[in-house]
Amino acid sequence: MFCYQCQETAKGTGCTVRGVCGKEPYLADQMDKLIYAIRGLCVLHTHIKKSGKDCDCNTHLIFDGLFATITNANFCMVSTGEKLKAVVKEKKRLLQFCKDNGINIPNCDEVYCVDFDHEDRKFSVMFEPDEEIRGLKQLLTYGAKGTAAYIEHAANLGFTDEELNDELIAAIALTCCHNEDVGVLMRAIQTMGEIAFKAMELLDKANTKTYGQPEITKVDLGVGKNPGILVSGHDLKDLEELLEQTQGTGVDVYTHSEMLPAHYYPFFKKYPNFKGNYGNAWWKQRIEFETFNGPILFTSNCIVPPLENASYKGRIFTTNSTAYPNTLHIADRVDGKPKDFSPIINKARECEPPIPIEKGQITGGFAHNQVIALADKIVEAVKSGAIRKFVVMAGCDGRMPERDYYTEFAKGLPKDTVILTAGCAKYRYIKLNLGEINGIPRVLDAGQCNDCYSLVKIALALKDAFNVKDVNELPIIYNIAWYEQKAVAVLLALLSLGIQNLHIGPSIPTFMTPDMRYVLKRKFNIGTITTVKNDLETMLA
Ligand code: SF4
Ligand code: SF3
Repeated sequence: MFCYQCQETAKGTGCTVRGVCGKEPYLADQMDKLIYAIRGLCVLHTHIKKSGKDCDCNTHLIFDGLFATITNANFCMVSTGEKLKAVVKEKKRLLQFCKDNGINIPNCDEVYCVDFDHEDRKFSVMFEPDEEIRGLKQLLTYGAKGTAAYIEHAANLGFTDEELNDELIAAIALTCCHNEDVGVLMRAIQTMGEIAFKAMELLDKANTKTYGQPEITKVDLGVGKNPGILVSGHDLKDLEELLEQTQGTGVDVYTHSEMLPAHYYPFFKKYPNFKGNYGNAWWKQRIEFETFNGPILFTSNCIVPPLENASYKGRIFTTNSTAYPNTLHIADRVDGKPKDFSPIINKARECEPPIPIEKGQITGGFAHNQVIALADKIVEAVKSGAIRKFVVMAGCDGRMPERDYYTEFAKGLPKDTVILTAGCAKYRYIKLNLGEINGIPRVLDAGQCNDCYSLVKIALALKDAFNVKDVNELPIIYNIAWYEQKAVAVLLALLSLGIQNLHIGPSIPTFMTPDMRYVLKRKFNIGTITTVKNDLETMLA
């Protein structure tokens, strides 16, 4: 196996024996095959469209396959095998369609390969001999994976944009072996950033049109007396249906990790059994799921494989593109009917209530609409000197000890700075009680990682309020933590908007070659983190 798609990749070079995330080598190889097959399908879809013919390709297979190969989403060989089979079947169908209709398609192996029942180096990331081309294609692929996940969440709420889907599919088609052109790949990466931004915008529209605009909300960290279900991941539609189905059952529902921001939406406040948030970022689940006592539903990444003797092993459920071996998977909606969450509810009834691990509340809900409503107050605070700088500290959390940097950095920030956050990175500082400035909390949480869209909207609103020509002239610094491929999508989106002086950490992605880093440094002044002391001095200068 070879995988270097996430920040925790082994030795900072690549996982080759087993994933640090727990991905087994045979699953990694199967996922490589799935991506290989998806590339071919993307070429076929793109060329059929280009020919002017209608293409009835089942594009869900593409988005679902990309989503399932995101770090910590799917650990199941059976589910991955089924996805591969379905993509290959669709590829065969479209190949025949092209043949029947005289549509010319590039002569590349990804398109014609329909036999995956063997081991072949050609499926591996490392098969591409040129380091530069490999890095560019992988960056494009990882950006596409994160974007596909956002597109899926929006689609689950009934919001799709066919043009956007086609743009994403066309960009993936460029990662096939027939394209070895650095210039084309560089431009495709810029386009991928634009696509990622549009996908976040679409998801924001889906979430806010369905559930209302997020508002300032205090979220409880304690527990109630009833058995509970813990909902993890990013998918709000699953949460809605689960809440509906738990009414009157005596079972409470709690959020975990990236699901916390669901509390900020007005819609969910009507459910009396929608309790608080339990636990922290994804990587603490081996400890926190033990004491939760009830079932846990994963609606997306991040799953940490439970230890052999974990008490919660039989309490894990997956849905959407997530899957785990020997774990019940809640099937997709059929004909628009809600999913059937009764197995989880029945399981919860057999369980003890959660054991409290924290108490008190945290405050969030500072998405674009809410912050823009506070704009006068914020502009006033900046003009009076009460707020010196905004510090965007969004992205992912991770288990590596060097991430303590982010807690220390937040603690070390002067009292006249405000942190803008989104994503599970927030758990490093949202509970620190950093105080307020003129009634404005010093940590403003916009929501999930996709709500980095809100942070961009806020920056654009501030640009207007301060009447500056360029967002880079604003008193905003960016210190972003990445872990998996959704963060790659967010990063590409920020770059496509021309945002400069980003600091990404705790390390620069391994798949970025020295040449790519040089270009990013020259064009966007991207840097990485050093020490808290040094970074506080240089970033605030
Ligand atoms: Fe390694 Fe990350 Fe790939 Fe898992 S996802 S195999 S940890 S690089
Ligand atoms: Fe976190 Fe997995 Fe990326 Fe949506 S839940 S941000 S890491």
